[in-house]
Amino acid sequence: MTENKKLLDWVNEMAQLVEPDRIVWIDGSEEQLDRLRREAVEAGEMIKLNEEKLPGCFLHRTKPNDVARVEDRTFICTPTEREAGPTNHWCEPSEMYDKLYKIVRGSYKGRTMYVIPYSMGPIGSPLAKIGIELTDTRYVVLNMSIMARCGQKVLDTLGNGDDWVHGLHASCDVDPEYRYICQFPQDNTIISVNSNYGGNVLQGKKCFALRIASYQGKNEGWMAEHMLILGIENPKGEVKYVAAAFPSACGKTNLAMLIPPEIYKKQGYKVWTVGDDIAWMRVGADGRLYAINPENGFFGVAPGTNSHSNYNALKSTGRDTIFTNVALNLDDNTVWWEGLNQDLPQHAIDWRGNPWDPSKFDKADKSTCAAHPNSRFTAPAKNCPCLSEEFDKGTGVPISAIIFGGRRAKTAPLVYQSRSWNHGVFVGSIMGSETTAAAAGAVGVVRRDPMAMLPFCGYNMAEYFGHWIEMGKKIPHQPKIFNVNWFRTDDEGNFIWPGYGENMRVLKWILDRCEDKADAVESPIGYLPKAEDIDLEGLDVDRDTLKALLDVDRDLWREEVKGIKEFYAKFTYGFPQELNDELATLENNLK
Ligand code: OXD
Ligand code: MN
Repeated sequence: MTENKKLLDWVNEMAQLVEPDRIVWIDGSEEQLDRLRREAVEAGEMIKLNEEKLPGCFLHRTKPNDVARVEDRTFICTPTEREAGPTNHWCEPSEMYDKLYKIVRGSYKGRTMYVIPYSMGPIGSPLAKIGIELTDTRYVVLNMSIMARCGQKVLDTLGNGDDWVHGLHASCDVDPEYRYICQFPQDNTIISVNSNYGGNVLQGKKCFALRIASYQGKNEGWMAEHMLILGIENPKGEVKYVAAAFPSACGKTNLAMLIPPEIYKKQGYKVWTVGDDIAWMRVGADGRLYAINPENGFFGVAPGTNSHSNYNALKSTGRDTIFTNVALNLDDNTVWWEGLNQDLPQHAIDWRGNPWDPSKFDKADKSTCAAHPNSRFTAPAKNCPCLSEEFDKGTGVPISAIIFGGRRAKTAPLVYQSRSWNHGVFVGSIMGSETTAAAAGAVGVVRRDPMAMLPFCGYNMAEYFGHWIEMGKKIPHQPKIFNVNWFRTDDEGNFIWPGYGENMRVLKWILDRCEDKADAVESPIGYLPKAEDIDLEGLDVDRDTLKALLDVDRDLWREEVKGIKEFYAKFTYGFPQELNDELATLENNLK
């Protein structure tokens, strides 16, 4: 399939290490994928679902000890600890290679090595990059074939080039004691062992498109961000694009696939999804920032997804989708998860593979759930009813606004705009979410997650902030930077803002600001909308409530400043002075 000597040598070298019985190159053809699906079903690795209701769909269950990303086993392996920075786990590369090679040596015996050539981004796009992942599981092949563009065309594009990310995945015994997810940014290499869970082993996603790519972006002058990308079409047919970063559990996939409220739909507004998780952004010839979604599918959380919360995501899972760790409804051989609907299946198998008794289901007790709380769907992007026409074009979309957000009960207003690029970088750097009663530990503690990149930055995060500052200087027509918070609560803890499709009203103000069509008022933290500038027509929220949502409580912000200082104190080497200056300005504004 290729004559690329470096690639062939590397595959051979890896094969000598892991000793597979055979090597199969993934050509991307339907015949080959179909054969693998059949084999996976025969081997009990996947269950074929109801062909009429869910054509081309399968269910897979991981080992119960292997259901999520493992941040404490994720390493950035750079020659010095300083390069990985204070927020990453670090190991010196040769030490980690030794450890990993001991674990994987001979581990493919009796198994097949699949060689997956994949492109992150439309094949051949100047914004795309190539990876080769070696794996010993069909599940990884079949998921990667949804999440990335895979096969012969990728090898043709690579030709004899040597710019690809080297990836080795070995399931070994799926032993959590020896589970490692390792990035070697200087070597363009990823090795994940003893896991078969998506975020750890679908290497194109977090390992490459964020950790390795963020490092490449820093060196090459572009940005790899944990951001959704969406387009908003106005009644004149003009589409403006925004990119948005949120920590997990803040409704990122929902925002990416938002359905505008009726009154906007009637006027002719539409929302188009470009991406739900990752954005690669470069400065275009016209001086604007252009973004592509490097992925080709959605790896979304199933529980809570339904026709109200995210109609488009649910539709995306209607065919050719792999479900992982959801429940199997035996009555019609379909899938079910908590929050899909109110019809608890009467005959079902839970995510562990055991019969599930709906009468014992207790919403408050996760252990009684039929689907794992982090169960997933891997769905082709092309299934999404609101997929942007631009999705497959390699040119990317021009970004008008960058939006940061988090889950804050009181501190952050519904929306505010930064005063400048550098102030926007500051706003991103102090992002965070408060812990909720759903998680163990104290409630209301802020977990900082700058730019939602804390677990995904492939190098020293202080330098990453510096890279953001530097990028600002290179973008003649910078996007404006905003912060949103859909999660303000009243004194009883109820959410005040209705969220979901109504968030469109906030996006509208954001775009109006980008075009100088909306007013704003200055506040200590940035520009706030005037209460009359957020459209409330057809919504059960009055102006006073909106004013409360936009309120900036100085005492709370003084507390916030203390928290930011504590967080910033982690960083020493390479921390940009610009952010300390912004912090000083904030402190001063609050006096
Ligand atoms: C994801 C994540 O799965 O951010 O996208 O954890
Ligand atoms: Mn994500």
